[in-house]
Amino acid sequence: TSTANNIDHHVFKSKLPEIPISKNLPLHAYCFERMSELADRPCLIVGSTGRTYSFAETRLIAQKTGAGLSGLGIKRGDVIMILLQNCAEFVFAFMGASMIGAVTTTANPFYTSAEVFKQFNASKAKLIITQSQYVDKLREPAGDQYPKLGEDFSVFTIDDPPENCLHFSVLSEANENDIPEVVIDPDDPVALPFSSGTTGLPKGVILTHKSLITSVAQQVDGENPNLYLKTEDVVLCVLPLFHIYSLNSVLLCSLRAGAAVLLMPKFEIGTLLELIQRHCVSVAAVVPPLVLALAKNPKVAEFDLSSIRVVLSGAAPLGKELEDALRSRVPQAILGQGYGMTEAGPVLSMCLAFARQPLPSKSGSCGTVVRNAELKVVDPLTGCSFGRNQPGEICIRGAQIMKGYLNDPEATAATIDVEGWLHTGDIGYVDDDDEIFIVDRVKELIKFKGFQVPPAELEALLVSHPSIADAAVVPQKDDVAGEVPVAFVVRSNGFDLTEEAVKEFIAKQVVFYKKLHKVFFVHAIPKSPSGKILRKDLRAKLCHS
Ligand code: 4UW
Repeated sequence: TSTANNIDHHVFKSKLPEIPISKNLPLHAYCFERMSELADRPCLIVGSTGRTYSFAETRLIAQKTGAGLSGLGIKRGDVIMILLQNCAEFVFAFMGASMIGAVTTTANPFYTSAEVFKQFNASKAKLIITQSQYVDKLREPAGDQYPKLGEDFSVFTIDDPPENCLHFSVLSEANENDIPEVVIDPDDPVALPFSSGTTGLPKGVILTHKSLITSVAQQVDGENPNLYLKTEDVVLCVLPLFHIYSLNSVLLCSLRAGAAVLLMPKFEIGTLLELIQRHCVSVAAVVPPLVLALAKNPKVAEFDLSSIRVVLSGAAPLGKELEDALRSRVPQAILGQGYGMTEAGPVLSMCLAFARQPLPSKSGSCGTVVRNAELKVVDPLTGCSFGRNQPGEICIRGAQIMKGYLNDPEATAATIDVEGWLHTGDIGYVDDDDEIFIVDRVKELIKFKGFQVPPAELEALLVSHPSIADAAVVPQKDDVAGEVPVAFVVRSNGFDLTEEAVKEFIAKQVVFYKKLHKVFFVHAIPKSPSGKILRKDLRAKLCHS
């Protein structure tokens, strides 16, 4: 076939037939659509206390929270920030905001002050919902560029409110009848997670009601759902809800499917195993480091994990040996992967062994492209699409992908082309059975245990140091974390700067997973004629050192 034909013909689709997907519901209405059937079923289970909220209670408290937000002047299109570990209030705030047409930006509660405020300012959030232990960092930054707590923005805590903060109950105990009637357009944003995408600094990813509904439907809707969740399922929610994986594939999918969500604020192996046993967790959404813990930790043998029927891994590559090691621990469970990217809404592909009528899947595969979407594999140099078994850049098209980056038409245009294809920066291929295998990443992004580490962010911090003339940050392979960030640094003339000093300088400014693991001093950073850092060259140096 000619090149021209290739461009048109190598589009991969799901093996499952397309399904009708709601085009006009707002997200909360879609997620709670089966309320009459599910009202008394468990919806949220708080791991630490065992407190359970039914579907009816969950929706009611969300409505109250929506009314409370509205009472404070939050309107359609306004942004609120959730800075919480996994908890029920996260769900009430997110769904409540959706109900009044507001948008939630989710941030990592472990972020440093500077990281929180970068996102807070960029998203123009009006208020922050958090825990008292994080309030200090919301006061800390001095300087005119930072808004002031209590004056420029208000803070609500789900526990005892510190000075100038209010309790979350001010929102969640409002009268649900005061919730305004809001007309919500399916193209209105509802979630604003931040991601650095294929290049640069973290950017707001606009996910609309339509995109999230489409993504959830692609996973759990239809007569033969790709990810079959039953109303009897208890779905483990230990992955942080501020990341799109957990928000979408755990929370929203479970709400839609009528399954219960077991909320855990953080990962601790003993507590995790105990909760899995106590609540008979049937679906475990995990990331590779958690697979490692489940496969290797000796404590696992002391617990009954026989309730687990599905283990879903994603957000970073899962090695075959690890998958096999886990299989011996939970032999009854179906193991498989999903492949997501925040900008893609986020799910591109999902293991078909999770379907109601399961299909076989191979170890190491990231599943098959979701239904109602198109996937292609392109030559990054020419843009021509490849056929099967040939690795290239994975591109995805469909109603689930982001509307674009917030206030950044250039970055949007660099990611979604004029034909609507989103370019992932991931290198992979589709095999003879339609299964997708990811083999490399051409984008800058570093993934530490599935968390995003944007090199550009660390490079900007490094060059702000008076003794650093230039710097580049690249991933180094790591057995536990998958990848860790390491830096190449050019010292300014005449300064003697140590590796420790550089590490320390960065460590105090960033969340734990962005810390530098090594610093190499070099005379120059290799760059292309256009000034782009030649990251491949630097990565190659690591292999030989
Ligand atoms: N194998 C190899 C994978 C894989 C992977 C992702 O932080 P982001 O933007 O987003 C995510 C989302 C993951 C996700 C969401 C919903 C879901 O069901 C699911 O499957 C269980 C996973 O991680 O980072 C995006 C980048 O992370 C890498 C890849 O490079 C991608 O572009 N990545 N999943 N299974 N690599």
